[in-house]
This record gives sequence, C-alpha cells and structure tokens, in this order.
Amino acid sequence: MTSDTSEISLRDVTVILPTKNEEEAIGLVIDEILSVGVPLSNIIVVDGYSTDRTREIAQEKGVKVILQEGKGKAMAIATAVKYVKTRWVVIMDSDYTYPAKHIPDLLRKAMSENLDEVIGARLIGRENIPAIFRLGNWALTKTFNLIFGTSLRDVLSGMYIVKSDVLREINFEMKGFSVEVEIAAHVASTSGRISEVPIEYRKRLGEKKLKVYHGVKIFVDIIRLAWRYNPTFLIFAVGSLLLIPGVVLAGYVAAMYLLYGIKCWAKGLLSAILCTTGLNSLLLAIFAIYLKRAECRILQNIRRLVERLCA
Ligand SMILES: Nc1nc2c(ncn2[C@@H]2O[C@H](COP(=O)(O)OP(=O)(O)OP(=O)(O)O)[C@@H](O)[C@H]2O)c(=O)[nH]1
Ligand SMILES: [Mg+2]
Repeated sequence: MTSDTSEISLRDVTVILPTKNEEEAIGLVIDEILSVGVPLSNIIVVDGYSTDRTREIAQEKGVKVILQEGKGKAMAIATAVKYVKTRWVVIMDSDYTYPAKHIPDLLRKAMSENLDEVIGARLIGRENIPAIFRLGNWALTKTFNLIFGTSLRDVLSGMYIVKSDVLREINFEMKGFSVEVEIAAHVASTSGRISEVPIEYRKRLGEKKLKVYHGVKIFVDIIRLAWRYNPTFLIFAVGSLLLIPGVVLAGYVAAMYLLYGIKCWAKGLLSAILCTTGLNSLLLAIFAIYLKRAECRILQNIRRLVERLCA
C-alpha cells in the first residue's frame, strides 16, 4: 500500500480518537494525522475523563475535544459519532501504536472496493503486541471468523475505517473494548462488505488500558453477537457439544465389552443417541454458517443493484 492521496479526499474523513490518560501520545498522534492531510476540523478527541493533561494538549492543538457520555471505549465512540459530518470515519487508538500514514490506505481500499468497513490488520511490527495479547487476538479472530463467516486476520485492531451511515446503525450494546467486534459483526452480517489492509503496529506510549480479563469479556460478547446475528449457528453449535459425552460413553461401553465381555445396552443406546444428535447438530451448525454467508452475498448483491438503480 502507498500513501498516495491523489485519487481520494481526506476531507471526507473524520478521525475519532478515544482517549483516557494519553498525555504522552495524543500530541504526536494529532500531529501525524494532520501531516497526512486530514483537516484539523475533522479530528475529534473523545475523552473518558482523563486525569492527566490529555484534554489540555488536544485543545492546544486546535482539534475538537469532547467528553464522552457513559463509560468505556464503546460509549466514547457512540458519543463522538453524533458529531460526525463526513461520509467516512476512521477510529484509531490515541496511544501512538497506529501510524496515521495508513489512513489513506484504509480510505482508498474502502472506496475502490465499495466496502463498509476496512480494518487495519496489524501484520507489521507484531512483536510490539505482548505475546499473551497476540495469542488472545488470534483466538478471538478465529472464533469471530468461524461464527460470522469472515476471513479476517485482526478483528480487534484499534484502527479501522467505517462508513458513517453504517456506524450510526450500531447499537453500541457491547461495552468497552468489545466495540470493534460489534461493528465488525454488524457489517459482516448485514452487507458483508468488510475487509482489511495490512498496517504497521508500533510500541505503545503510556499505560495500556486493555487487560487480559477483557479477552474473556470480548469472547462472551462474540457469543452474544452470534445470538443476535446468527442464532441458528449458536443453537446447533451448543447441540454439537453432546458429541463429547457421547464419545466418552461410547468409549466406556466399548472398553467394558472388549476387556470384560460386559454388554451395557442402556449406556450404549444413550451414547448412540448423544453421538447422533451431536453429529447432526455439528453438521447443521456448519450448514448455518454457509447459509449466513449466502445471505450476506445475496444482501450485498441486492444493495449493489439498488445503488445502480438509484444512480
Ligand atoms: N474515551 C475513552 N477512551 C478510552 C477508554 N478506555 C480506553 N480508551 C482509549 O481507547 C484506546 C484503546 O485503549 P488501549 O489501552 O490502547 O487498548 P488496546 O488498544 O486494546 O490495547 P493496546 O493498544 O494493545 O494497548 C486508547 O486510545 C485509550 O486511551 C475509555 O474508557 N474512554
Ligand atoms: Mg491501543
């Protein structure tokens, strides 16, 4: 990807910067965003009641600084969206980890492929993500892909571009750091127009707010989102868990017969029922994913058709 901005206009982009005690980084982040050509009036710092000089520094730079409603990163974004007047919104962490040079890359990809969301996948400088978070990101992204039929590499990235109309459709029900999965789940399930561009990730300045336990909350929220957007998959996925006791019981029955010649009819019947139900559920869960993918593709084509007819 290049940072050539000739065929795109950064006037169409608002950059939302959620902040919570980011005095070390916020000034540098704003300077970098301005240096790539985003107008000063298109930068919104949405602060979560920082107790350091974050708001002061941002105000000195001349950008719009607002205090968020409620608590957490998700509510910060929900607050800032109300101030957006441009067609596109870039959301990025204010901790200097995400280089602003990728803003044009995100916009170019979104515009050229008519996407609703483009995520900056942290593929360069991955050593700057602590190992435990790298593992967590990988596991959560795989879970997300499985449920929503996507093939993303970094669903939890803190830098992405979204169409502002689409961002306004979000309920912001998933609090805090789950906001990224809620936006991606919505886009994947409604239009399917979601993709990524590889970006660089730098070492963080200041104190990290995301803790390991947040990973568990994000996992639970992915399951909640699955219930909202793909309940059939979730029901059958849970049903497929019957395979586990079914196989264990079948092993026990087989061992009793082979080792001692004892025939456990009742247990054998029960294990057969558990295995058959579990296997059926597993197949139906896989089928539900494929149905979801087909639904996304159909919706995508309908939207394209409507756009063409309206053009
Ligand atoms: N407004 C607001 N911003 C927050 C809140 N919590 C975190 N942030 C900001 O949201 C961004 C993401 O938080 P980080 O601590 O960087 O968490 P992360 O990006 O998931 O993790 P790393 O970047 O790997 O450290 C940062 O810019 C934080 O300052 C909050 O409650 N309110
Ligand atoms: Mg961060």
